[in-house]
Amino acid sequence: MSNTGFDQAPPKTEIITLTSHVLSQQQRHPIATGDLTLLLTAIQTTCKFISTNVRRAGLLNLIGQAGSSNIQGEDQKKLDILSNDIMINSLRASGKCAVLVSEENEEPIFIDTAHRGRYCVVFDPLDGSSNIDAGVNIGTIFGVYKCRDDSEGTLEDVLRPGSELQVAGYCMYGSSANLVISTGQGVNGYTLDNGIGEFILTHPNIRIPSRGKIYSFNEGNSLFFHEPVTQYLESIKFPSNGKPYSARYIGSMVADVHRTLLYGGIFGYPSDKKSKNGKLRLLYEGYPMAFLVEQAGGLATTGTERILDIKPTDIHQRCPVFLGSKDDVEDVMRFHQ
Ligand code: AHM
Ligand code: MG
Repeated sequence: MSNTGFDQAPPKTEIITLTSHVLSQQQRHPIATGDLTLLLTAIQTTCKFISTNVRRAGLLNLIGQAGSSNIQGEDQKKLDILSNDIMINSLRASGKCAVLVSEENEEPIFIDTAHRGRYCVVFDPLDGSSNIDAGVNIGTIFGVYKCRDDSEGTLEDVLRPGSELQVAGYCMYGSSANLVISTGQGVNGYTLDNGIGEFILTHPNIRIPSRGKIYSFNEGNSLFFHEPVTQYLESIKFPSNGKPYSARYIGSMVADVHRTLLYGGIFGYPSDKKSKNGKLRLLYEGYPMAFLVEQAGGLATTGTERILDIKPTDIHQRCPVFLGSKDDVEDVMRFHQ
């Protein structure tokens, strides 16, 4: 036994919570007002609420159709509606938001003057919710813009390229709740400690490997894939040298992207002969994930264009997505040339 009284290293007592981490980062910015910190507090509180409700869903019989459809005509589950309500209420109450765009609301939400702040949040409150019944990981995805100077919050404040995002992140509700976030200075991952109700920094400075061994596509759409995608997939499944890639596809973007961020490889939801722009939504799925992946040292492209450079024209528009390890994404881009 060592003279510290411990057989091994003493237990770590210095824990960093999301709130303390954001506060300490903020102190490095002399002009910071603290508004963003308050906004992030509202978002993390929402994620804790949703996490609790996702875990309770079976018990409370929340699973099932709510009897209404969202604007994409897909079935809305009760948990989507609940999560959306929690997110909107919490963001409005923070007093820091001007415009909200949610996957579940056809129109943008303009915050009333009494509660209005300078930030705009685009989000998918509960992505992958068709997986809830099967207990598969689902998540909340969000991006934060700041209102342009002299703007009180208009549609133009959210119809902006993803490169102008101030913050992007997601919370994955899996065996634990994992919040992964970037304020433009790298990517950090936090895990919810249910005992103390805090997100603890568990994955500081996430860097995506420059090449991976896993591809994540819905190959059920193969019949409709365009030639560059078909050829790219052939090249990684039947390589002329080296080992073929492994396939992993959950069909829940947050889970598929989370794995790609940590282990490397490529996630793709391309456009095909059936869906001209793919399936994923640009503002609240494509941009935040592209922002995170780039901040972790990876790439995100439509095949021919950097996702963060796209200028949006519609808040619910879709876009083809390939994202992940730099070398893997460059390979798929070569097939599109
Ligand atoms: P949703 O927003 O209706 O939940 O759909 C988005 C989800 C993503 O999480 C996932 O990447 C994709 O849809 C899976 O689509 P598919 O089932 O066509 O493979
Ligand atoms: Mg979604």
